[in-house]
Amino acid sequence: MRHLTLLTLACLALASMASASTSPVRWLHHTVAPAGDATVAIAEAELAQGIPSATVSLVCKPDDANPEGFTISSTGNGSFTIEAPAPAGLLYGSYALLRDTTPRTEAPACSLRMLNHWDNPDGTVERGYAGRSIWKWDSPLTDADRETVRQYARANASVGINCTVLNNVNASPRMLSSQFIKRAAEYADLLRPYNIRVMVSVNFASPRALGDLDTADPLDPAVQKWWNDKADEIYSLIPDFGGFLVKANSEGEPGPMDFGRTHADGANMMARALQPHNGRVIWRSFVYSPSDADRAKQAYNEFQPLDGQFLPNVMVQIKNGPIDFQPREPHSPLFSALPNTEKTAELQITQEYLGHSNHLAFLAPMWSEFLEAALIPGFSGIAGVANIGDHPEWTAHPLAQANWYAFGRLAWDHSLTPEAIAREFIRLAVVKDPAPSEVIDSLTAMMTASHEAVVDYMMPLGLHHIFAWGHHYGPQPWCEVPGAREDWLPRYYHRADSKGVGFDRTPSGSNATGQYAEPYRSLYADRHACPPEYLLWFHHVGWDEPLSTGRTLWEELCHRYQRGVEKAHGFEETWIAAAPYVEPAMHADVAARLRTQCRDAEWWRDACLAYFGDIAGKQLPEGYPKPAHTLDHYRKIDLGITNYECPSPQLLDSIR
Ligand code: BDP
Repeated sequence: MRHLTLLTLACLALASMASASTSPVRWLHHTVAPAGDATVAIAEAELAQGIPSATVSLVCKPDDANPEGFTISSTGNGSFTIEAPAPAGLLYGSYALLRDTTPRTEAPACSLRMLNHWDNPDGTVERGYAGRSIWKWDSPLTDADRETVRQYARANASVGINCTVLNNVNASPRMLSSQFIKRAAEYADLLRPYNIRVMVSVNFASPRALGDLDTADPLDPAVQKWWNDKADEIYSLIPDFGGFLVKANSEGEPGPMDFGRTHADGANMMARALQPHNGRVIWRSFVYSPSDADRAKQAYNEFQPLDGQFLPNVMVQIKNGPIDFQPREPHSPLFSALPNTEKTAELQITQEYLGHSNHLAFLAPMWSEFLEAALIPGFSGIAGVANIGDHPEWTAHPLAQANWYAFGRLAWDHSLTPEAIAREFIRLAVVKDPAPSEVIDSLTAMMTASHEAVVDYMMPLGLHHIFAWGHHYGPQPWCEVPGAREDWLPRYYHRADSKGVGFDRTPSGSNATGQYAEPYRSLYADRHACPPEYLLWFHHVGWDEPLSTGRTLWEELCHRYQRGVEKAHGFEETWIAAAPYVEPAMHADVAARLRTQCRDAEWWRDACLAYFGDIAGKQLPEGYPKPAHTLDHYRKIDLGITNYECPSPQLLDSIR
């Protein structure tokens, strides 16, 4: 037994080195400056700050157990021992003890728990709604930059995230320039003590785009040598570099198919370059095939035939749903179609399709539902597209930090309930101590109901992809863009006509249900057994058809849009009632965002019901509020924002 350290932690004096520009994330109130750079020093410093009156022994006992796991035991008189096979386990055990002193043994559910940043070298963040990127590429790092990265690392380590991909999957070839590799090495040095490995997204055509070769054909020996050399260069600076994330042959990005090769040819070529260094390739399955197959079938069609062809250090990264991070999607059938391939699941923490950083949408309920369904076939990594920027609140909406938090907690332990995670977050990050339990209960209920509320007022009953073009904020079920791919347009997805609405994906339609393993295949294909939340995802249903709820489809649609609006108003009331227990600045910030959310919810309801009612030739049932404006008014709304922006309350006021 190697006894790393035994400290009376109260004696450890720590200086706070936080720079003015960096706020600690909300669930970690203090700023830690470890004496040394090592993982154990961080664990000690966190414990000293977090529970100064306790004695905690950190015991490192190398064995074959998971190096990230730990055991917490109580040794009486408020003293504890954390035992782990490696420093990483001691670090995770220390954060776990700070959250909850119950004696227990834990180990992560999967080995790779990573954030994917969609950050560009110019500082913009694709689908990021919290300011600019925290990563800098073209200017020397300042102390403040480094401190931001340390605080980011702490936040991640405290919830078990152990890997980060620094840049956008729509990757600039510059990422593999020597200048950028040196900067990635600086970041890796800052993150390593927190047990976080660095990866980068790479552009498949880098050998050509950086001007070194005139091809990027993965079977060309010169191209293979280029990648081998590049890997050697990277590993000489970052010995524990994680590897490459690749978006290939999707949305205009280059890939092996440009050279008549397969995804497996491309991924394996990179895998061979990384393998001697223990690196891996994460190859995304988010593709658009050139065929006109149902959009929901394309990833499966392209990847299922390649099962078993990928090298062991390739992981295929699959989005949770078959289309694209919609407010509510059934799980992707690809998870069970690749039994001989390593897989990672990709979730989106940033709220591209969920009201950006204006709306409260706590995503743990959606993720844990997905984890339950997709776990059956299993995967060994989990990725979350980050919602982090240089905004003082990190995620702009203070409660959106809960999604970062929940992502880490669920990646570590898939069985945690959304309710438990919400409660933990509220206690750690939202209310002042002591808050009455009724307040914690009502805020927890608000959080756990929030995602489904957004689904109700945006896209109930399995409707999907009826957003505004480009920026994806606000409703545009009527959207037409001359020359655009059919499967980028809302009408392709909702298929509303005078008779009914919804996409027939049963055997009588596109037969996307046929890609599912049982029991989902039969469940989804059966119009009467299909869960109502996916009804219009899988079925084209007549407006007057009765549903199990006792309402017709049209009535149910109206009911759910209205229910979503009412839920949003309820959140506002809950939040206002919690005012005495929340720090005033945070309270005001969230209150203003909830106001915007309520008004957006009404906009979604009114615009969508006006549009679908017009197609169906239906009036709103008795007792429903009439839309504030005509359908024509909603059709003319144009926010004029980019894919990197969240609309301001002022801009939104101007369209009400
Ligand atoms: C879509 C986003 C786009 C991403 C793409 C992807 O709109 O910005 O580049 O996914 O995941 O949801 O590659």
